Amino acid sequence: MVSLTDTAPMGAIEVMSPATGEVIGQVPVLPAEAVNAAVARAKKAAATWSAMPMAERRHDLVAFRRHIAARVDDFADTIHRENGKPRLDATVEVMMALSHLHHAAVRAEKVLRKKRVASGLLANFRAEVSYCPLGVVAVIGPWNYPLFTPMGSIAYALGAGNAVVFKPSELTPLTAKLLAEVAAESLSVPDLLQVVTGDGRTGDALAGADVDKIAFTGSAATGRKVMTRAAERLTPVLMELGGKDAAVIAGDADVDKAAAATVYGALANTGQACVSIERVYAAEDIYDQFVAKVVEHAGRVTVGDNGEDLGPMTSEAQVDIVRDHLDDAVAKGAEVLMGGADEIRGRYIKPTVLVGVTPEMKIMTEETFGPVVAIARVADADDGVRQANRSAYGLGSAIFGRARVRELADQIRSGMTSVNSVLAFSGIPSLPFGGVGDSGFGRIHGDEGLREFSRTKSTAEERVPLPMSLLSFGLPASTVDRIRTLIHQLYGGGAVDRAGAAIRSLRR
Ligand code: TXE
Repeated sequence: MVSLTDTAPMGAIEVMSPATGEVIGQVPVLPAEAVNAAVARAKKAAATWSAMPMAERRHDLVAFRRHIAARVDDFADTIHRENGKPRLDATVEVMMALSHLHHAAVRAEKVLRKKRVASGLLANFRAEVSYCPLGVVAVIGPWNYPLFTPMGSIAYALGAGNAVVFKPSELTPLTAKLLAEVAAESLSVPDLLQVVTGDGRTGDALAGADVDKIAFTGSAATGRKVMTRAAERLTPVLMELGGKDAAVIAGDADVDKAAAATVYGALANTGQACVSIERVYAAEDIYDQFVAKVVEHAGRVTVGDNGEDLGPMTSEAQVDIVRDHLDDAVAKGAEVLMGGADEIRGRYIKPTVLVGVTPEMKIMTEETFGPVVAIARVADADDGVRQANRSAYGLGSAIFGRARVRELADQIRSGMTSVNSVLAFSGIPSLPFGGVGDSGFGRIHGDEGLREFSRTKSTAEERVPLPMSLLSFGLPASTVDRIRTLIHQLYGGGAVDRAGAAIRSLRR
């Protein structure tokens, strides 16, 4: 943690349990001076860390992973208390976060190794691509997955040889504090992972600080502010913004399975996931059956703070958004089959199933981030895909069906798609994660995640000096004719294509 002696904080944040309203902790709102001091320390840490052999870095990251695993109950308890999600979900969150830390640690050496590539026309050259650390990565995180989501950037940034300064959400800073504590115990380089607590002002200071990349997860509106701030220094940014994920149910889907999975995808984490299923397009043939099954499955989902399936909403503001979207939908003609705005009690929202939803409704266009299954009837799966693609967002998606399901999956405009399942892509660390459109850009997780936090460097080394080089002055005038001939031979007459085809056929 950043020491309070850096500069006086701009007040304190009282962290509240969403379930009970009780104050469970307090953290300072750190000002720009403290943020800049943390970044300066991170630069020193980055210099030491990046100079260490990859195997030593892996050793450190594995130690970090083990220390977090050893304190799984502390992490799960902290997440449960400050975010409100059930202990089971909080424990799963720890496991998923660790799967990324493990993946980044063990893949880094292979993925970031210097690679020799073809040198093309300059055959006497050795061409290489290196993946160098960037330096200091700023991670600005949200509250819905206080450990898993930031870890999706932190693990890959550290794995790629960078230091990290992490600004957690003001709603969930205690998990971040615990993470910083464990990092200090287990990583051999001091200040490699620092946490700066605070609100939007602290985030703004970090976005404007002398960092080498910003990985932001949050709303599209705040993402725009962060990009504007980053533009001042031309700091590269990675944006993981909201989503309005669609599930398409084809006429030949296993209806019961699709309904159960859709209900889970829409309601898990009380719907507060960037990859929650927020819109469902069910084909006419199975629509009635599907809706009945959704109601059946959703009816079994329990709500409460004592081991139930869904906990309270993490913030009051989010309850207001859900209520507003439900009111808007009902005013525009949607029918509530279960739950609904009238049944909201404080932070607790009952699983809500809506039908008769149309594209004009907020519930079908804006991120709702609540436990709502909104189902639209479509002609068939192709129609469903077309409607799914009519969104400014494009983070995740899901499709259920048999015959053409893979073909249809490829047609959905989103960064990730689960086929006959939901959310599965988040649990596979080797799959890159990120969106299109208003859902952002850049990729965390997987090999792409490691490269995202690296600077690609190309090196061309002359290995065999030639008597005559195109990269020099003083070539005879006849060179023009020779080049012209070469162009015709290589690129005009199909010689390159024939050679390529021959090589490909040999490789087959
Ligand atoms: O997010 P914000 P909020 C969506 C969801 C939700 C909405 C708002 O729809 O209703 O976002 O949630 C920091 N410069 N998601 O208000 O404002 C802030 O302190 C730099 C989607 O919580 O985007 C926090 O650490 N940073 C999402 C982080 O940005 C600033 C997850 C996110 O806050 C800042 C959560 C500024 N000017 C909500 N202002 C997802 N993609 O998973 C705030 N912050």
